[in-house]
Amino acid sequence: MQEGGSDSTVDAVVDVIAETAPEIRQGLVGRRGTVDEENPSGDEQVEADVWADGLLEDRLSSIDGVGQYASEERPDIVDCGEGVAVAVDPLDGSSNLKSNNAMGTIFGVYDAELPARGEDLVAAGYVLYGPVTTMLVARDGAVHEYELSGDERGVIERDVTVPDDAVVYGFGGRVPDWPDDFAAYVDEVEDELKLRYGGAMIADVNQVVTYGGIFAYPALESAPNGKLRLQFEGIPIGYVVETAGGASSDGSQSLLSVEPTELHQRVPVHVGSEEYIDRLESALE
Ligand code: P6P
Repeated sequence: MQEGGSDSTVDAVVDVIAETAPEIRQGLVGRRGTVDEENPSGDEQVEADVWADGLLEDRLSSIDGVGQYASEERPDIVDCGEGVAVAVDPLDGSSNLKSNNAMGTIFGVYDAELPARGEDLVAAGYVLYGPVTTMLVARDGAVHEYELSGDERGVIERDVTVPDDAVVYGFGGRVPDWPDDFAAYVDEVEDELKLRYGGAMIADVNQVVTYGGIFAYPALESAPNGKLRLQFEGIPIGYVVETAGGASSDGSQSLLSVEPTELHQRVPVHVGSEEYIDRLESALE
């Protein structure tokens, strides 16, 4: 275990998220409407965003050894004592609530004050609210997948690894908004892989982790830093995919090496099988 973030604190964070996720799933009913607010990134908030964030803040900030709580849904960091920093995206892809499609919860445990780098992560993972609620946790060099149901947490597969043979791809943004070099890369990839894009990063990334391939929300002409947030999405998901034997990139370097400058900064996100990340970086050179 890394110095600072103790095993027991990381265990407690993972346990709290695993226990809260089925409650979040249950609580989505009746909370699908939008509230008249935006999150710090300017995204429209739905009731479930705010509610899930409140649940997670209340429970995670009271864990002994958690010193900071931060969320994509709130502008400022919650200081709660000494210890690791927990950054969450409480409901990633909540816009999918309207169409009743998959969503997720993302978390990263940093042994440093936020905003922090990928090298400061001691654990990260995500919950996927699919037909079954599953959770992937990356820590100590391995990724484990769990099925969550109420107070049960069964391990499905130890050492989840991204297959070398790629099958699927999913890219955010729109063709006219992709820079020419990325569009040229897409032309290659779409002839080789099957399109899997559902509008919630966790569901799309889980396809890549399961079948092999690449997910990207790239830099856009209209948004040179892309859409996804470094602290709450890019770094935690980059850590999961790299721990599972895949690769991540902001277009030129691992997402874990991107220098954070502010809590809600955006970053172009590309994660998946190493071959496709290497080819992407060559295409964007
Ligand atoms: P678009 C969800 O709002 C999210 O942050 C990610 O989960 C997802 O990958 C992306 O935005 C989807 O964006 O532009 O396709 O709706």
